[in-house]
Amino acid sequence: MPLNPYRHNPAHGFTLLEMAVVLAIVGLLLGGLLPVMSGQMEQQRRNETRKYMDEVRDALLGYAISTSNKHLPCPDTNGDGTAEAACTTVAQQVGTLPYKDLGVAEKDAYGNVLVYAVTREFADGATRFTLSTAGTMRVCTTAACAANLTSTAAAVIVSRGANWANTPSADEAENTDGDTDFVSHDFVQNGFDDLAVWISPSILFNRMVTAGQLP
Ligand SMILES: [Ca+2]
Ligand SMILES: [Ca+2]
Ligand SMILES: [Ca+2]
Repeated sequence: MPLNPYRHNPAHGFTLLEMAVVLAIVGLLLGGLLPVMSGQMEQQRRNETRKYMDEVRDALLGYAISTSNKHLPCPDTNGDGTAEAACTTVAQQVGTLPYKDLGVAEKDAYGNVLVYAVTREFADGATRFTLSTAGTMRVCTTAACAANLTSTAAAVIVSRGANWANTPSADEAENTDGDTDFVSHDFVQNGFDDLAVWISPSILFNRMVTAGQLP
């Protein structure tokens, strides 16, 4: 009598049919688990980046209240991790984070140096700011900036998120086009994933006065 390949014979391990069923089940389980796992990893990287940006914000405030600075750093515009001496023009006011001067990690959880922009009066040692100085950086809710979260930020930091290597959405393009407008809004799946944090003049004034560096 010929062997039936679909009949389970303990002496011969699993039949082809059993193997096929097991593989199909494993495939279904993996197919269901992978999106969940990648979603969790993405959430973890966003949380790590948020934490890093909070540290950067604290480091910027600490830099400003130190007696040797008394102002925020200018951005790094030549990619060496240190602030340039002057930030007179907009091109000098919008660059990347001078992470070496701040003593913070170089990159966010996505492997990128943060975008960093600062209002000249708060960063240029030659133009000492007062308690009435207003910032010029805007953080808007859309690229068109019909509404904004602030129009007077002293400084803005932006993480480009997980999709930094892709063609940016219009809102994300606004965060890397080198001008003084930035966009921040909720996460959009397969769309906007940038994170923005800013320092308002009020927060900076508060820290400077507390530290005895102003008025
Ligand atoms: Ca530099
Ligand atoms: Ca992004
Ligand atoms: Ca912009």
